[in-house]
Amino acid sequence: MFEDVLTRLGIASRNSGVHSSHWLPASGGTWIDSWNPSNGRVLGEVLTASREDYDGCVLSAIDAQRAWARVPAPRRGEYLRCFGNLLRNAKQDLGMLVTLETGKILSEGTGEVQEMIDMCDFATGLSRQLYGLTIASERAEHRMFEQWHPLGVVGVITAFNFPVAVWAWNAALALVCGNAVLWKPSPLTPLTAIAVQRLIQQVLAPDGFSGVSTLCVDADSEVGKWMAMDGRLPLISATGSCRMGRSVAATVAARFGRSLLELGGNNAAIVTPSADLDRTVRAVLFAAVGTAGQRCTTLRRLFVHHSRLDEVINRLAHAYDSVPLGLPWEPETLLGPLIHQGPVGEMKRALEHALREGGTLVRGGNPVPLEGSFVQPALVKVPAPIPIMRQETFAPLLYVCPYEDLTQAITWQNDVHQGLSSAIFTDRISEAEQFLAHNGSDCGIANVNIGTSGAEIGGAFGGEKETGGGREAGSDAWKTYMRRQTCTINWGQYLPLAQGVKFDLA
Ligand code: UN1
Repeated sequence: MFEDVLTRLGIASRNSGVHSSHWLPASGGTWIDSWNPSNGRVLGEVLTASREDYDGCVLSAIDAQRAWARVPAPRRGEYLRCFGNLLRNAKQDLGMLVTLETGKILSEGTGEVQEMIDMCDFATGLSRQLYGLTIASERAEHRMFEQWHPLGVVGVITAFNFPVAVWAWNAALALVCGNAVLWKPSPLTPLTAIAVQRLIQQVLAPDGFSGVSTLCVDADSEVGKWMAMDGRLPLISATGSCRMGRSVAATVAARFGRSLLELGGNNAAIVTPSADLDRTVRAVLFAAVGTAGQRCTTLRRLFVHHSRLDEVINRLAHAYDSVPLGLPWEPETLLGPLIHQGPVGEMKRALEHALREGGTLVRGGNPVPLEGSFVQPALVKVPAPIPIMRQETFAPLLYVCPYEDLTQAITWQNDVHQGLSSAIFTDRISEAEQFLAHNGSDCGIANVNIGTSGAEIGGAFGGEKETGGGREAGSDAWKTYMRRQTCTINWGQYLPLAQGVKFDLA
């Protein structure tokens, strides 16, 4: 049924998952299957990288990057613009492939491709704005300025839940800054990675720049470990669990590399007495149930002023009852499957914990009689924060908890290990400002009257604490992909020293 989509994207039943300056034929690696989580069927087989294949990718990337860095940045931006146009043409097919491989609904699948297009547009503009500062020198007839150089080969490790957009956040910036990219996608979504690699090669390969975008699919986390240890990769950008990030960060730091981490979130929202509940319930539903709760920005904890608790719970229960669950490519579906049976079990265990710890199940939790990894979204009411709420369960499981005063709610919101996204629903400016103040939300993202998920690419994306501290996509996130050089030029006849130091021979 979806064979045409796969064919148009160049996906066969057996595919090489390794691209250095060309697609590698079957060599030392093993084969893995890509599954459709909606029905458990195999979408295609993929050849993974052996150590030798990986080294080939690194070497071809190093080689290609030297030539790429000599291309003027606005010309590099032009390649991104052309890639963005290819994505525009392929949006429906690639969006469908994202849906087939991840189980996210089609509008989110195509939304992800739109996010890639937005990144290409952003990077194209940025390619003319990679500027440094000129700084007033304390020494006469001196000029001080800073400039930015490419780093070299950037390693990008992505997760299954945003299999292409997060690569684009990194790759668009890294490439426009003059770097090459070595991509290790999630083994759960190798086909989307192959399709994207095929597309970008259409703009790179004709000009001999094939090696600036390389791909290394692995069966688990092996390639990721090689990358973390590899001194030839000055920057590793990794998206995934806190556990994975802790290991990558330590390994990369031990070799004085740079890491950019986008890890877990345990995001909360606060509903104040003045909140507009129509807006609030719509936002909460998308943030908690959208993408089947498998975004790092998913809403997992909701703190509601006690005066509005019953109303919010009733409205949410009604909304949860109406969420159309089904095959993610059907237009009316809003909730598709989880990525596989693993998180189905994790959600079940978290629910059991919650009930033992004093929570009440308002909605969800029953098995779904469908072939794939479907779950009912769950709503759990708790009288006060319970220990399980501090754990990120990557599934549509929302805890709702009453609060007395805003300071208490903000304290509870911040009382988790992660610090990615947060939101407040209020019509009072003083409440919004208290939430946004230095002692308010401690997250990298703080929203007013919108949910925790669904950020635009124009802002810098990322979070604090165990979320890893990285910032990707918009604003000045590009600086992480470059090295800063401070330069001082003495164009005068004398050699004055800074700080008034005298060092003259008598
Ligand atoms: C992720 O889940 O890793 O803000 C990224 C959002 C999306 C990105 C999520 N733009 O929800």
